[in-house]
Amino acid sequence: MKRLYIALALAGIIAFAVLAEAGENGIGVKDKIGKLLRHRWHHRCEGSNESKNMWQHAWRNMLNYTRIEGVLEYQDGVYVVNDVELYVGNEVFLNSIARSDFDRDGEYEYVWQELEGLVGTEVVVNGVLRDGTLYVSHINGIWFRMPRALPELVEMDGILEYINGSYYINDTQLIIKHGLSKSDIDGDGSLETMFEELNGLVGEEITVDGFMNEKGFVVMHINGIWAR
Ligand SMILES: [Ca+2]
Ligand SMILES: [Ca+2]
Repeated sequence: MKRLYIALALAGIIAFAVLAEAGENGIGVKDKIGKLLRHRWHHRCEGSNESKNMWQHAWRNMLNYTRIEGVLEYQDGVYVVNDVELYVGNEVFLNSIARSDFDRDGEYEYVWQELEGLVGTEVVVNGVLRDGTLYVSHINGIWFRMPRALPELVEMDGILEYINGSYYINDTQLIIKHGLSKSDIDGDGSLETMFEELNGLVGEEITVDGFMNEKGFVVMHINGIWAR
């Protein structure tokens, strides 16, 4: 297969994965779009053996695509391999528990500890190279994270209002997760849908953090509690 087609298919896979993930998390992309993309993906895969083979070929070759091999170094707060800076996620991600035991010490640790455990060792990293920075997707062939930058979280305080079916703080519309809340955010003793949790807080002063997108403020935490 021609290199160009592989590159295009890879770009498609990454874009699809990012959108599908955003759709699942309700971040910035409506579920409808996620469904539509999944439908198209399905349709495309069924389309012809040729296109199916192309996608499979591109996915299988992902680890050979943007690949940097060398000793992992940590310089002035940045991870580097062969003088290429790595983007390994924001503070929230680095302080979350790693999904794999990257440094092979038998423990699932915080992501930053897994990375620390690899400093000074030979690694193979893959990802997407943008403006001289490698947004890491794999380390030593193990899935690390979606290769992209997450927006920095900002905090907002104010009285929670409910107007025409939407929630607002300081006239800014809040974009909240659909479905059940993982935590009892309003403290009424029951786990409810996110809408019901928020109903229990209407009229109260609350603190949220998250980031702005074109539709409003995407809420990540409410009063310090994870809301995704
Ligand atoms: Ca480990
Ligand atoms: Ca509740």
